[in-house]
Amino acid sequence: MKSSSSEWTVSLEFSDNERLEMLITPNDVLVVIDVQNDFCPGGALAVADGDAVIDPIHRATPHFQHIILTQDWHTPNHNSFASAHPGMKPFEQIELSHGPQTLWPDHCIQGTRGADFHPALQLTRAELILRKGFRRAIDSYSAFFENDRTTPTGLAGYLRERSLTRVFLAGLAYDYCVGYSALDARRLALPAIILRDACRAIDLNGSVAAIERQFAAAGVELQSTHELNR
Ligand code: VGL
Ligand code: ZN
Repeated sequence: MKSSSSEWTVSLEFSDNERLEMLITPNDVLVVIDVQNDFCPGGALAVADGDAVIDPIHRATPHFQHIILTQDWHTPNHNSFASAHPGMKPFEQIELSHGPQTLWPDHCIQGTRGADFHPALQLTRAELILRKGFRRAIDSYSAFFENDRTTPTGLAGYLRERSLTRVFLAGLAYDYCVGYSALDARRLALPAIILRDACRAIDLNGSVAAIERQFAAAGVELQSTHELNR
């Protein structure tokens, strides 16, 4: 497996003898990030090909005993919306007291269809649905901490109490909520493996390259759902 070095590259091409067969244990959890209508084609903050994550997620889920879903769940007039900042446009950046905030189109507003999970996503086996971003003043990309990087969502405590000690991630968007969740898992000293083919990216101003540099430094691993084996 690739380790951290300046040579680190992101590759899903494995020759047969390199093929890494991941054995999933009862202490592993699959966290499916934000597979919601607004992030899928036709949605308010559509990620290109966003709904294409669903088949790979369904290929992965049978391997896991434990599945958690996250749901981006914003108030109307949320501070992360460009519409809440007169004169600002979506995808521009502002400075908030806790740091920079990219401004988004209104999306995933509590109780709206855009905030619903994509209808094709099979939810039945999910043990927890964790909502995030529900405080008007602060966004939450990560499933673990809000964007001040200190306010907890409760997920770390949940995983600890349930002895879920290794985190696999999939969903939307690779370079935002999936990526920040993986980095926070590492901050909590949990192994974090992103199922890359089960994610799609927003890719705004080099955000994919930037987050992948952070993955390399933090030890976030990338795998394919095709590498999962019982
Ligand atoms: C997300 C931007 C804003 C995500 C959520 O799920 O990646 N990105 N809200
Ligand atoms: Zn959001």
